[in-house]
Amino acid sequence: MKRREFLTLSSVAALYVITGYGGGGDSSTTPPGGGSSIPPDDITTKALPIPELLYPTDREGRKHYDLNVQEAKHDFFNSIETDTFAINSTYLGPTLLMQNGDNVSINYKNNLDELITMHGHGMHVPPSMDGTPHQPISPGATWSAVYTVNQKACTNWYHPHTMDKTAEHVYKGLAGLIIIEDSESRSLDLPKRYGIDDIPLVLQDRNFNNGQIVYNPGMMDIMRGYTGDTFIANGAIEPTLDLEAKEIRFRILNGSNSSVYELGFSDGRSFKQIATDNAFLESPVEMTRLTLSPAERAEIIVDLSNALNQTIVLKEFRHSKDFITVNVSKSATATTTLPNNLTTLTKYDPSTAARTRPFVLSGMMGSFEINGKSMDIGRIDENVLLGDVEIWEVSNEMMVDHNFHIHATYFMLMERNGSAANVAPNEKGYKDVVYIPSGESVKFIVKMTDYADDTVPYMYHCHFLEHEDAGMMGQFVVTV
Ligand SMILES: [Cu+2]
Repeated sequence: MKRREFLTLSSVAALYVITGYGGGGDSSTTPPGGGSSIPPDDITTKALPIPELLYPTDREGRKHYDLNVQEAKHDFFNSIETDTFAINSTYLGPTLLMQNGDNVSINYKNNLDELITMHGHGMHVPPSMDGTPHQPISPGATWSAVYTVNQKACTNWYHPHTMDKTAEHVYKGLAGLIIIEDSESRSLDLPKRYGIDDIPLVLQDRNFNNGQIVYNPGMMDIMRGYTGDTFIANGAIEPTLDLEAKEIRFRILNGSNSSVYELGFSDGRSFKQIATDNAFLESPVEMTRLTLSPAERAEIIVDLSNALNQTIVLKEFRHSKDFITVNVSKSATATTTLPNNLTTLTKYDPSTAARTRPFVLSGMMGSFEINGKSMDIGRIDENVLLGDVEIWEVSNEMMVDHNFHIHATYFMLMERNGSAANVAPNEKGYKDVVYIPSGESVKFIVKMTDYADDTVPYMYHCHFLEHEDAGMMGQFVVTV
């Protein structure tokens, strides 16, 4: 079977050679291997891999997640094994399941030959447990992120945050999801059967060179962000997914380095977004297209109860690619009914804001800056007082797109380009990454609620990883 899968992709590569690449939007012209040496064969495709759901091990009253960061070989293709980095697997890592209030220890063992750091993206934790460049893990060493889970139910993720090397480390395969549950999420009538009607999706794109992942972006790739021509979901190229004819929940992470995805279904059917980066939305938001910039998450519910025996493609419209072919091949073995009220979100009053902080994203070829400064690990850029409500204003003055991510906590969008009316309904939730297209600006409200530490900083940065590594990052401390 694997042999056939590989040759399938090869036949696509052969088509690429004949037709040339770049003119068409048809996914059938994707050059998956990047090489023409692969002979054509049949068209078997792979089923969507579901990352292992990692339950913790209880040791001395703490829940431990033992993760091995390692070199591996992964079967993107059949006759070529692709060299990767991975966590407990051959590409990506397991999904960590946590309950709010859990005392956890995430133990990262670095089996690579190079230094890494591992960051829990979206996790509300002390800065010393954040896994930034200030918590390096040397080859052979283990570093543990030890804390009490202290936030609402959401879908977060973990990935390297290595100084100057985050992009390459993520590109080679280091990333995994974290699912946080709380009493609210457990009681809502939502699809919760992991891998059956609660489907984790890590969406990425990669360039393969003779079946190998090569991270070697040129100057223009760094400028625009490095975008691949081969689209993968959970580490499989354009896989298939057999589902029941019922409400399906997708937990979607844009796990790409620098690609903005505009997602939707091939038949134009609508779906409802139920969660942003850090919490449920208060009510589901109906939509037909979902835009996600790198590191953003969205949970959506799509109702397939009327779609038995239909095939529907989860598509990416900006690059005209297919991510997943969904076969609604099974009758429902359980039903759910999406509630209208999902949660209540805390909204800070802008009139109580202690200050407004401006952040200007700028730069030129090879140099990326925030407020005129490239990242310096020895410099603290901002000092935020614990408990102060603040307004942060972020302007993208460049000709390329960016986004903006803060560690430590979430924020809520107030304005886009100077107007609250420009904030889309599905953005009116807890966010930790916001997309800022070229020439645009956002304003958001934020409050540091815990974990003052005047020596260890958190980060804020563009999450287009090429931009982050090129310096578009700063550091802040939270102090009393
Ligand atoms: Cu950027």
